[in-house]
Amino acid sequence: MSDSLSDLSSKSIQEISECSNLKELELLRVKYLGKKGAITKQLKALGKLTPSERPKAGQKINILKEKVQSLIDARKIVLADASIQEKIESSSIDVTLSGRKNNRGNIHPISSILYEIESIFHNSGFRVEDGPEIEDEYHNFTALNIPENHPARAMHDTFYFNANYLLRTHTSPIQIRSMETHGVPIKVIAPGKVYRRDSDITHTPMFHQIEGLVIDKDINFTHLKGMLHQFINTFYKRDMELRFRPSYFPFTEPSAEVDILSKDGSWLEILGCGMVHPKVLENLKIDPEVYTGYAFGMGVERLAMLRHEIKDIRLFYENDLHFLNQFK
Ligand code: 2NL
Repeated sequence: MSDSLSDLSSKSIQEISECSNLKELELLRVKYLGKKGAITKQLKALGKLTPSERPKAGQKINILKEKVQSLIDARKIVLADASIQEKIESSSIDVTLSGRKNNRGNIHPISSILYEIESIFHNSGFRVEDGPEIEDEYHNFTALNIPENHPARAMHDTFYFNANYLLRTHTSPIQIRSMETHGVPIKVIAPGKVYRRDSDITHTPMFHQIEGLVIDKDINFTHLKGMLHQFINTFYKRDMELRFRPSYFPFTEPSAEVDILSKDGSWLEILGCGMVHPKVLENLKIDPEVYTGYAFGMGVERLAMLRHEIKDIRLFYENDLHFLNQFK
């Protein structure tokens, strides 16, 4: 009995001092001091001794029990400290690591050209206006001298909500509303989304337009030509050759389409324009004998396609990052 107790003592002391983590230490506590532990068993075995042997043996076992308990408590403090230290070391932040990339978005190529054109006109004294995308027949068609039977008014071009309301097919109604509100003289540009029932490699059902309108006393075609030439030179950052081709729009008379001479020697159409039709002025209670004006309109996607040499307009609206990231 005494022999096995000293074995137990040296074995437990060694095991506790060599124990390397808290889990193992708890197993040792159970092994020696638990309900079925080796030291607990020794205490239980006291009953088998004679009453005279009992007190001395009991005292020895209790001394060992307390010793083991205090060794475990001391070891626990050491191991807990080490485990905290280990946690700190393994989770600490390495401030020398390079930062994570944050993938910032960029301006969509259509927005970018839109902003650029707005800024050019704004710098020439034009007010930038917007208006509703859901319009009525009067502001989208009637006020603009587009007759009832004009093809632009036919169902296949226009998205109708009902007999009166539709998605605007151009940004001209913005300028009609601007004249209703502010009267004349006026110098505005009207950028925005427009909608037409059309879809192929050069048409999407929604696209962007910028129109401009200048009305004052003594405005004539030379003002239009000069303004457009200045705009196009600024947009292309070089002195451009322009060609005005006679054309037809219900809301202008005379009307023209403007081509630019591209570097490869071909003429490219970039916008439409003309002198505001007297009927349009009369519709707005403006006397065409006193006031005259010019107007123009261009498709933003078309300008973007020409600038970036993009053949299919639908690429702008597929949200393919491989495509969009080219315009960073
Ligand atoms: C084009 C041609 C054009 C206009 C738009 C306009 C607006 C008012 C009165 C008269 Cl309020 N005209 N706008 C005039 C001529 C041409 O656009 O090819 N657009 C993409």
